[in-house]
Amino acid sequence: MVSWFKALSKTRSVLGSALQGMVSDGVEVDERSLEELEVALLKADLPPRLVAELVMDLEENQLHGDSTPADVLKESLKRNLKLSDKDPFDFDHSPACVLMLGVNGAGKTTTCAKLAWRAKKQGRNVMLGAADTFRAAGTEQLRMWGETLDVPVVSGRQGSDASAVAYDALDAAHARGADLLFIDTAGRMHTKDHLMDELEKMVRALKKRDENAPHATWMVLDASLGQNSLNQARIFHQSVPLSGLILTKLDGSSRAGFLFNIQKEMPGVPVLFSGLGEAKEDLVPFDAKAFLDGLLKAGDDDEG
Ligand SMILES: Nc1nc2c(ncn2[C@@H]2O[C@H](COP(=O)(O)OP(=O)(O)OP(=O)(O)O)[C@@H](O)[C@H]2O)c(=O)[nH]1
Ligand SMILES: [Mg+2]
Repeated sequence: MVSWFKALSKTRSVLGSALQGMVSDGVEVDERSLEELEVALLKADLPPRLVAELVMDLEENQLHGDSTPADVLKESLKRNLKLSDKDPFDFDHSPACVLMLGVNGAGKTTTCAKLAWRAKKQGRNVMLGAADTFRAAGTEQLRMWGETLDVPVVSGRQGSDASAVAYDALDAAHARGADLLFIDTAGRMHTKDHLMDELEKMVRALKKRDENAPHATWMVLDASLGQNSLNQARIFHQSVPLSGLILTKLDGSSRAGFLFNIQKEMPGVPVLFSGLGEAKEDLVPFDAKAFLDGLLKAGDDDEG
């Protein structure tokens, strides 16, 4: 299993010596080191407004406070992390249906499988719906995961109606008494409008089986795409309101500060899980302390 510390090594190295110097105790906060820090934070994709606030907090503390720059920075960042202590898998409905959205290649299919594995490990009765009928390989990929994880997968033929597959999957989840159903969807269509129409149609189909479905819509965002991912999330949110976000590929990204950007720009939509690697156990609930340590702590990359 990949640790947060290891996964965040690329972002940590962007923050580099500017940050590492400032966060070690006893380092004087002067104008130059503040400037260096500002540049490093922006490179790591933290939102400019937050960066300005952080710099102000540090300046303020230098004049009046007695805590170290490390404490100030950590506290300021922590205040900007919105956390939910609710288990994302706890729903009032059973079966609860989670519609998984995201652009092509973001990690939807893999994330569906990882979520299924995690929920199953908690003792939940899980099913998967392969509603990416756009590509034959999409369905096949999820079916293979289903076999590996021993989780039933409802699928249709390539080119068949994705909404019909979604409906069938929810129907099967009811019939088999499943607790949770994750529905994988296509990320690519001929046009963006086509994709959104398809997703809205899928929601209508699910509601025919259960008026409360989908009980959650989680969007998978590739962390390495930074601001682009956020723009995509906004477009999806307009068509199918999102209830949670999953940030994949944090391990390959040097822009993990993007997480603050998401929380600032989409305050009502929590980041529920993060992908720290490709293996099934590498999708983990968001851990604020590990995240901040992974960004700010100086030290050996093999730690943790
Ligand atoms: N390193 C790393 N790789 C990941 C992570 N999540 C997904 N991947 C990889 O990203 C690639 C694409 O993942 P998929 O799950 O196929 O993406 P998708 O969104 O379903 O793609 P389409 O169905 O083509 O739209 C795969 O090689 C995954 O193993 C992660 O958190 N870390
Ligand atoms: Mg896929």
